[in-house]
Amino acid sequence: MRKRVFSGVQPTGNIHIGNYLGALRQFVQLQDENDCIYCIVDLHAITTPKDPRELREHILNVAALYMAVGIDPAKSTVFVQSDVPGHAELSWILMCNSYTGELSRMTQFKDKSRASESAGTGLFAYPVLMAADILLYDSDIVPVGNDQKQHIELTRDIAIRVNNKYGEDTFVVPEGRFLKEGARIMALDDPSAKMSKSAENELSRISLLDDEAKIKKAIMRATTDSDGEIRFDPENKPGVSNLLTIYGVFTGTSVAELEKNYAGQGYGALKKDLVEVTIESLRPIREKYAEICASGELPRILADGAEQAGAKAEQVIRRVKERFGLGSR
Ligand code: ATP
Ligand code: LTN
Repeated sequence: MRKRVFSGVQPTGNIHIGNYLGALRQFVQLQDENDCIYCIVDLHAITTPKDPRELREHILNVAALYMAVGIDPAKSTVFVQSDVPGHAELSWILMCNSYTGELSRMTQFKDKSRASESAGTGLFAYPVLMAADILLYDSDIVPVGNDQKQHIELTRDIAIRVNNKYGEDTFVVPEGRFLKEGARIMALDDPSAKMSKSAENELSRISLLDDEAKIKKAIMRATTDSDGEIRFDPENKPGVSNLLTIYGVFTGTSVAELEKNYAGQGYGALKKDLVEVTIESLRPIREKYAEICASGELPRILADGAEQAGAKAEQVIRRVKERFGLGSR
């Protein structure tokens, strides 16, 4: 049976291999058998200050990269969050059904706010907007990286809470979908942190559009350890294990096999090969990206996507308003 799939990426910078291996790879796999909606979540991006011109550039960049990795607008709906007003509208309704206590426990908020008094209210309410994104489309499945587990749990809690109060069929209770391998790619310079678009050090990540020199530099300088053995052991050898994971997912090889192939060899050999594997894996994405940008099709694809998404969202908004007794009609 076809299911409704929803996910989003923030236009906060260039998409990196963590986003790709953990999330976007799934977006593509799911689109043949399901009814998929992929969003560029610009309202999430402004939870921390953004330069307007850069934000607009990043929105178009994420849209083009969605297509470049293989999302097909003929199969999936691709649109920008703020083009559909229902996200902000439902978010308010859900905020009135969530607790400051549960939001205070969100680790992403704790990390990003660093307990500062001047952390934005939007940053605090961020997971409720994410819940609205998902519930607005009666989504069954949400493909994301591991870092979003807590947010998906909160979405489910809010949906169940509202259903208990306003009727069981108010919201579909969604499920997260996490990949076995690649769901958490670590930063190359610090394997105790996840790879992130917004980390300061450019060498912490490999973006899908990085040139060969940058890819080489980031991988060759990646933090490893001093025992010299190529072994998959995320707890004690997080740097090497991260390189093995990236290698394994790009080539479809198990880490056990990689360990065998590299037995007795040094980190330099592994890194050198991984540079090649990464360059070759990203080459088709870069080529497709250039084609899409040159085609001039993006504005039309996003306008069509917003129209399709908006029509679906409106049905759910109408249902929710009716259940809550909101509005004059
Ligand atoms: P930011 O640095 O701006 O917080 P981000 O790099 O975390 O951004 P998002 O746009 O928030 O990226 O996430 C897009 C998708 O990529 C989400 O499904 C998220 O779970 C996934 N993702 C993000 N970072 C990683 C990672 N290091 N490994 C695997 N998946 C990831
Ligand atoms: N919070 C997510 C991005 C995001 C999202 C969503 C993912 C916003 N809304 C809805 C899945 C479904 C993040 O930080 N990666």
